[in-house]
Amino acid sequence: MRTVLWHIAISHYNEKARWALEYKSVEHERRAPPPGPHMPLALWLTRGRQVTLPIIQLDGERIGDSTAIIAALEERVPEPPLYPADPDERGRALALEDWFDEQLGPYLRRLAFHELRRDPERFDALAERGAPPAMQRLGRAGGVGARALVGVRYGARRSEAAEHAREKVVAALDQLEEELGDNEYLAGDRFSVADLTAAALFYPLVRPPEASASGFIDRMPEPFERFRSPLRDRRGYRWVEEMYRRHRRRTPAPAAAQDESLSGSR
Ligand SMILES: N[C@@H](CCC(=O)N[C@@H](CS)C(=O)NCC(=O)O)C(=O)O
Repeated sequence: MRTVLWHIAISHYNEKARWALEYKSVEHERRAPPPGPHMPLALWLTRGRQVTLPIIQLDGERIGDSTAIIAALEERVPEPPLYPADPDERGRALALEDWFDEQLGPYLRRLAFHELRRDPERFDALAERGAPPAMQRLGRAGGVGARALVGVRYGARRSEAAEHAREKVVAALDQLEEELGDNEYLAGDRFSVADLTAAALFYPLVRPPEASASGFIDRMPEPFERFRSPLRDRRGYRWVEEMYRRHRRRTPAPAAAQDESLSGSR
């Protein structure tokens, strides 16, 4: 049975799963359902266990959640490893994966969508480029629906919530730098799931060219760019760029390459 990834093109948790698949050169097909209907689809795919994407079909099993997806990949495709061999380093890598999943991911998403919702033209442009064709055909109605969805699901409506999110993102950058110290990598002396997770979840802030979704929008709304600008010289920010340059292998397997051109999925 072929490996299939159901994903959302612009989402950073989905970027985490795409990166792991490409890092391990796993041939796969990608399907991108429209935001909104992706929730019942996710529930159906996982028999009610999961409402979010990414979800992978691997050896006939459907697995949701980027962390569980990487664990399953690591088991089936151990090379190149994303888990350090040393048990202490592995423990640290997995703890850091969880930390960035919980302390960075939701807040950067909330902040990005908060600013995008206040700039409907940009939001719609992003929806047009980042959404699957089925969604694009809805035009403005699709944009209005997507704005409502992210407002409710990601708490992106209130300015107080966005202010708190700004603080959390800066705190995550502080934490990244502290965890790195003088080292190149977060756990041990080679790239691991900890580095992949931190870099992927920071992608909407740093927007490295190697992350394909960075290209969906030329420039984020002004308030987001003002927030981002002073962070560009931070060691953590440059480290994310470096992780992408060094490790974001862009060797999509034939089925994955095809995905970009398949109508109805991206
Ligand atoms: N912990 C999950 C988070 C995934 C997640 O939040 N996915 C979002 C897209 S960024 C989603 O599908 N959201 C739909 C929803 O919340 O209804 C993971 O690591 O996979």
